[in-house]
Amino acid sequence: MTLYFASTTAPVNIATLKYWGKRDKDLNLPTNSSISVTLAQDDLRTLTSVCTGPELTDDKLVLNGKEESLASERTQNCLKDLRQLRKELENSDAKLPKFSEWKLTIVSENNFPTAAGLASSAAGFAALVVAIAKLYQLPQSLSEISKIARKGSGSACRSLFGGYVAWEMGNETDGSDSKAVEVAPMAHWPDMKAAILVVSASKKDTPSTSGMQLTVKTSDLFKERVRDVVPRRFEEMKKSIREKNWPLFAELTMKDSNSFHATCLDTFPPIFYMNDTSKKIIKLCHQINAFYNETVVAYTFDAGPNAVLYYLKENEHKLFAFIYRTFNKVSGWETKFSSDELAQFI
Ligand code: 2P0
Repeated sequence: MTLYFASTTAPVNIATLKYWGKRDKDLNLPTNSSISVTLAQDDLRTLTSVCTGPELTDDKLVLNGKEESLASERTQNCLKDLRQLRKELENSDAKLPKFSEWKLTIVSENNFPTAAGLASSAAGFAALVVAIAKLYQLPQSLSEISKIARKGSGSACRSLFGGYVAWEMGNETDGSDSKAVEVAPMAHWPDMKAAILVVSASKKDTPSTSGMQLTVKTSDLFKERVRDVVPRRFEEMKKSIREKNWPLFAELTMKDSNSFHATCLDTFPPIFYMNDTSKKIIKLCHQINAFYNETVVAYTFDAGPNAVLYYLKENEHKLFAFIYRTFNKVSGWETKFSSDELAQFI
């Protein structure tokens, strides 16, 4: 049997300026632009391998060792677009094998819990689309390919790039330019670090897709967020990244997480993604920053209770002294603070 293979990994990205709301459900066009930080390749990621050959009889997906359906409209849209681009390539060069007419086998594996608000769909669709684009040897730029990943899951378009990424909402007419672009590579700000506090690894109650549409339909707060708050923050946050302005980046990140969760609460009926532990983490972060009288840590929460903390490498010990003490998880962490100093924050 003749088979052709390609593999890729796509990391999870965590939004610091949140995408929440679609203006076109079929094309996954967002109601606002967003910004994210992509985690390192060897942290949370999806590994996807694809193969094609003339003798394969069906498209097939194996996710985390289990065969899953490829029937969803989103997946079918991605496959259709990728096959179309490959077909254009084959039409321009008759010697190319007819990949566009053959079936695909896709094997995908996450190294973290699926659908627990850790952006698994982002890494999943990004890896799927990039692996097939690689197999098909498509000449399009990553930004162009990101438009296809976007149709799989909005936030997936941002996982095609490492580092700091903007997803531009695109024009109001047809959104044909709604794509991901790099704001700065990871190496631009090597001191920036992220930590994930896994509060719960179970599946989220309200899936993002239905949750955000209910917000669009019912929240008054959301209208203000989309009209004024996010467009302003989009420019400010890009500038803070380019200028490595940590206090500003941190403040915008925390405020936007709070604004997103406020619109969830303003949805009717309300959506709760954070739980009491999440709220305890928020309080602790503000206490840590107040204690040092500087911005040591910034938090952000997606559509789930897990916290993502951003901090500068030089402040790692300042942050984790408090985190470990508060959550009693790890003993033996070196800290220059006495128990009394730490105790006042618990
Ligand atoms: C984000 N989230 O910007 C926001 C913040 C969750 C909270 O993107 O319907 O899984 O597949 O486009 O991308 C989650 O939404 O939704 C998300 P679909 P997606 O990361």
